[in-house]
Amino acid sequence: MRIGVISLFPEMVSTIAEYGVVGRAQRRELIALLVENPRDFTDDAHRTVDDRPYGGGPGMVMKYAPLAAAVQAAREKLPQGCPLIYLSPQGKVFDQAIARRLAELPGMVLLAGRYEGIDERFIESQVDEELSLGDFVLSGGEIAAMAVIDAVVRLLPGVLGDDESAAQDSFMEGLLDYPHYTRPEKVGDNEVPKVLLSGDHARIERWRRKQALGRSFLRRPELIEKLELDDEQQALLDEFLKEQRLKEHRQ
Ligand code: 4GO
Repeated sequence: MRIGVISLFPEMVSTIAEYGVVGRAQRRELIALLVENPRDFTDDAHRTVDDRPYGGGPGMVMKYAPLAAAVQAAREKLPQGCPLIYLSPQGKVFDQAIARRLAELPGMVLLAGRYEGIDERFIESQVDEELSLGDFVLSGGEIAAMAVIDAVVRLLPGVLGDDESAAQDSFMEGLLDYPHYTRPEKVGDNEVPKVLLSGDHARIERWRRKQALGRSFLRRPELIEKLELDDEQQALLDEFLKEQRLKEHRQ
């Protein structure tokens, strides 16, 4: 996959993308990252990328022309028809299903805004999709763009090794992850759940499915409502809640 990013801070993007799974995917040429700076597409002496908002008010707005030229430069290095995605709180909330859809594409361009955002006419005429990480405001779109890139790249074939596999991730089944433990067996009074030391893989898998269901029900009930549990999942959840009530009773 070829990924374009439009940013006034290109080194912020390229530096973050050197690390971890995304960095390894670049070095193995499973992805290519092409970063364009709108400031390189200005024609005035001050290399102006922003201007005052029509109608007044605080802050500045990113100008149409440098953005259009930067996006065009990125598109020239990408396959035809790649969507231009703008990150902003006004976008559709990004989730694992969107990550899976984007991971099918040969490429995409992510636009990271700064200041108060970009000229609305650029969104209307050039942006294919507006995405948000959630109901909060960032001072720039770069970190949101990097989150989308990370979520998408780790789904690409060959990016994760067998032991890192994305197949068992949180959300791949529409549920939160089960809890994880490693050595030592005891931290103060807190012991690792005994079933995880049993070596009985069928019981361990069942316990993990039960925990994933129980935690999702307690922390994110809307995930459970979306799923429509089958009889086995409902039985596991009932068992989790019964054990939960026993625990509460003991405290
Ligand atoms: C994205 C971008 C929040 C998000 C942003 C988000 N804030 N919730 N800020 O995904 C335009 C200028 C948007 C700053 C950018």
